[in-house]
Amino acid sequence: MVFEALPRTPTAEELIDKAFSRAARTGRAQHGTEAQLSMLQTACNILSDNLQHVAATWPDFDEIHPFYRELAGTVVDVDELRTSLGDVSWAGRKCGEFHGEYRDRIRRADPERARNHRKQAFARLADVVRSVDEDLAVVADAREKLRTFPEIHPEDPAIVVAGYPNVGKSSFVRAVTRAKAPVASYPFTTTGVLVGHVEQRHITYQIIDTPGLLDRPAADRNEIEQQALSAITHAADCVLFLVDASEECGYPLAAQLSLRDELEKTFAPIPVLTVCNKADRSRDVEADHYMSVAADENVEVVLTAAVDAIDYEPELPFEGE
Ligand SMILES: Nc1nc2c(ncn2[C@@H]2O[C@H](COP(=O)(O)OP(=O)(O)OP(=O)(O)O)[C@@H](O)[C@H]2O)c(=O)[nH]1
Ligand SMILES: [Mg+2]
Repeated sequence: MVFEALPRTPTAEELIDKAFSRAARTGRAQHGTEAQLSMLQTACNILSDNLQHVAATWPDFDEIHPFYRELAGTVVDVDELRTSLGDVSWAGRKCGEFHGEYRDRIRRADPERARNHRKQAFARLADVVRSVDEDLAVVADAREKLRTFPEIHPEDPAIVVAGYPNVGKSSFVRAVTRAKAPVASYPFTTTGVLVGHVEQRHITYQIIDTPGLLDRPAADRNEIEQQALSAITHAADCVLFLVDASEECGYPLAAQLSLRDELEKTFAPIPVLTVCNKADRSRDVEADHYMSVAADENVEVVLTAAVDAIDYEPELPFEGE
């Protein structure tokens, strides 16, 4: 997961404390101008390294998988985050530049003057770092929100299970993944996303159940949900659309099929298979497959059909990667 390993983002005061206390320690080990020079160098290096590290640990949003980019957009303002990262990186470079500027002044000065120059440098360093305190807060906040995304690996094959509420989506995911699939909470759903894994022909497939997201027409989705769906489309390789012809789920079959048609367009060219679930109750619909999760009928067949529709070939890693 690209956002998982992001290190904790420090605040401006934490950085200043760290830099100046280390500088004081190195300064105590020396005398006169030399002491001022090492204090300057220590403080500038620490601030410049730490600030630039904050920016450098983030992935480039233009280069990450669109799944992650769109997903990030559901919880943070990506443009604002980018601006903040740019500002933090600028502050890091600026702190590095102070070193060259003040080093020459300190070298040419007597010890008393050298001390004043060093103090002035510290004041300016602190100003620069404090000027990006808001940006550091934006970055820290984004990190907190993004690092908890549940495990969906967009590069690995994924089967998305869709359909109106109560048609048996979660029952299907639980049945094929056997173990209790872990429920992870995405910020855009209140109910949580189920991601199960099944192995077929030595390849692990992700099975994704997205409650509250793919169970009603687009017109009922808000902007965030729309974007979340867009993210899911980037991860999906096959959609299993479950219908309940018995209408015991509480939704007319016609509404279910029109959602199916809509999702076919949304996910194109990804295959959408129509699966009539609750076949123990009714088979009165034209579908690719008929199954009953409750009666354990055709469940594996449907899974295999999804896998066949994907025709996934694992990418061989590039040399040197
Ligand atoms: N008769 C019958 N009932 C089923 C079958 N599959 C699931 N159900 C029942 O249908 C109900 C809804 O199943 P869920 O798996 O929770 O449906 P869901 O699509 O995940 O529902 P939401 O999460 O609310 O969108 C449950 O009471 C299941 O026991 C089936 O094949 N036959
Ligand atoms: Mg469910």
